[in-house]
Amino acid sequence: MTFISIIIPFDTVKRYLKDCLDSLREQNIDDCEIILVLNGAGESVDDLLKEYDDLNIIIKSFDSSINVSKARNEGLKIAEGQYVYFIDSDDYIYQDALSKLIDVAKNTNADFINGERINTGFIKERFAEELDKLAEKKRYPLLKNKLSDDEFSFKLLVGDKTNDFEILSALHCLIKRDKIDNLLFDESIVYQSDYEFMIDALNRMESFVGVENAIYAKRIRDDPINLKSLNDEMGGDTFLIYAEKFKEAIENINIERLKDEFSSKLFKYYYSNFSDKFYANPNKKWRNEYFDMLVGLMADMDFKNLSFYQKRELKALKSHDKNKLRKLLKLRINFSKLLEMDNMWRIKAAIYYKIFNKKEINQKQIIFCSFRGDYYSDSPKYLYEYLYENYPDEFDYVWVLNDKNVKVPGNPKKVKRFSLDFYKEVARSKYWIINGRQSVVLAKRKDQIIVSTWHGTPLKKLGLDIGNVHTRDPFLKHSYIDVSKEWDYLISPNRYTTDILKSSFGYEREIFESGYPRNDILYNADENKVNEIKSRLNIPNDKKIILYAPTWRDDEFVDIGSVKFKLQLELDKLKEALSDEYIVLVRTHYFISNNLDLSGVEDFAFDVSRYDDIAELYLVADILITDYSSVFFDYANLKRPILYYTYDLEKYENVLRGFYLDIHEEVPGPLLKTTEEVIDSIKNIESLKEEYKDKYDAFYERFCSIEDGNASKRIVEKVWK
Ligand code: C2G
Repeated sequence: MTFISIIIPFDTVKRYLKDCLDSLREQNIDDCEIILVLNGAGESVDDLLKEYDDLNIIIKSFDSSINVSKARNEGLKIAEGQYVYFIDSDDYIYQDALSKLIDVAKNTNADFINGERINTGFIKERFAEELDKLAEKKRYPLLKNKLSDDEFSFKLLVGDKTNDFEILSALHCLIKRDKIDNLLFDESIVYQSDYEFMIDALNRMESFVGVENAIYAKRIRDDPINLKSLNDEMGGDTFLIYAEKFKEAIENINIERLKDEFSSKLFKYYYSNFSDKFYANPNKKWRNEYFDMLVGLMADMDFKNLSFYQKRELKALKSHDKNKLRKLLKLRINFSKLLEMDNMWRIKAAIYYKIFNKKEINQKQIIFCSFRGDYYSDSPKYLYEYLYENYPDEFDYVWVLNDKNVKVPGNPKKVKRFSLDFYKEVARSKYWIINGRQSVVLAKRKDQIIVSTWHGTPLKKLGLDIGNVHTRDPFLKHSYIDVSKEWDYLISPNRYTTDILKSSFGYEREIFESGYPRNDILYNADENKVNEIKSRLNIPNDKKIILYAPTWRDDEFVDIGSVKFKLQLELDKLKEALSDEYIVLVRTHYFISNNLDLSGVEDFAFDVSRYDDIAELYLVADILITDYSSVFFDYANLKRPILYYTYDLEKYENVLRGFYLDIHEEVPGPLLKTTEEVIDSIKNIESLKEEYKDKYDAFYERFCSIEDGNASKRIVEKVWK
């Protein structure tokens, strides 16, 4: 007989379903059936399911649109297992969590067996990192300690996260089938129908076992615009919805211990999440309507297990004494703020909001920042130089530069990123000119204007267009939306980029196709300029120059913000084959932290990773070697040869990012997999130029034809009329 029936309702997001099915496969359960219920209005998964022939999947599909309650019911109706188990198609099981629950079911024959649920934005591959982070904060795992089997089961069921108000979910528990005969989800309820079902089901159970270290990952979807979850869609006031559900649960559950668990969750929620809002939120509803609701819910709560301080707050709450409560909260909240303030960063941010942001804005001031203040470069540099040359006295100029020794014409004020001065200047600048995502700690003031230049024609998918997010920040996509909402001007070098900026940022306002200021120099520089750059670089001047400028890889992080990188191009071989005629400039991406080891090739390869402006490097380079970096779109303005050293093409293209272009067909140079092929191409560079001429012309027409050396001028005229 089938031991367990796993019920999965599916509507959308195939790549999430893949994680889900992979995780089920890893459980190695032999006596199970997986009932996949497909919503008629959802995404098609036929092709994906071909990869899961080895799993016993029963498909139940509908022609029309059905809700989750209906889908689960359809699963329940045909389920033959002794136990049923619900998993959502966007969630997944960590390691062998489900098979742990099954082992316990087999050993104990309990009616109800459950494990821990953890909310996460991480894809399956990276979830272990989430657990490490939670462990650091002592938030994982929930431990059984001295609790009995059923007490622990209730604790896992209700959860101890204090920022969410949800308490009952049908996910990640084994429920004995014959105990819930005839019990179905209420199909008239679209959101949160778990409550009614679970209360009824739990009331029928007699034995409960909670299992330690059996984790279920409840996915927080990574794209709130295109892939809304039911909770995202629910809309309305989540507090009120959950308060209502809480009430229902407390009233209807017959299990005393579980009632206690609800109360304790309620108090924890109040203590760490609600009290702040009651105390400081400008929205009055937290002090009135919501307060009354919460007090109503806590009416029967007793004082056991509370600290001295908590008891005083509960007393004030129960007696509806808002003044007393405010006094207690003032003490507690300010005291805990003080404890947190060990960190200069917080203090500065607080000063920014409380002091600098209240001072008058300087209508003439412009602040510039390129690549997080690490370089004097990119479009902000060229916009600055154009403005300074034409309007030296009309504006007050400020540059964000972490190295204040960098030479900048006109000697503007320089501030280090996140220094006190930085916050001060950001707060009072009328204009910000930036080339990336501004830091989330900086909220734009109403009258400020942000000119965003972005930093390259994209090849690699960006923001909302990325499939699975492999970086350290699972909420990367949210950040694209949040930052771009604040931009007043967004510029683009070509129509292709304009379209991508729209989709990847969810950007709906005007995008100005001006060309890139950073490419102006590629049209305006003369021979003298080129020689000046060469002498500044301090490299041999009797050789031709190859620039090697690869990009970074999402999965090679060592720490937030820095990427480990191993140079894959074998420079020693290059040197042996080419050093009579060439030298190589090696330029790593600005995310990459480690220093290059160029020993053995010192007189042939030069590390120019810290050289400010890559555009100047383009000017001196006779050949560019890159991979998936946007640098080739800019370099193509010079119409010089480009080679692609794409040793990890399959992985980059299919796993990490995906591309907007068909890189195999549309780029103006060869894709090379080995150092030998690179050498060969360089030796035959003249015939390669011939071979790629038509492709190159078409490429130039599509990506570079707006550029003419006047992009800065066009933007300045647009922004300052
Ligand atoms: N860059 C550089 N040196 C490198 C690589 C990049 O100076 N070795 C600079 C170039 O100006 C390039 C920009 O950083 O155009 C962006 O680099 P990308 O490699 O394209 O990567 P990323 O920072 O992820 O930018 O839409 C733009 C890109 O798609 C995203």
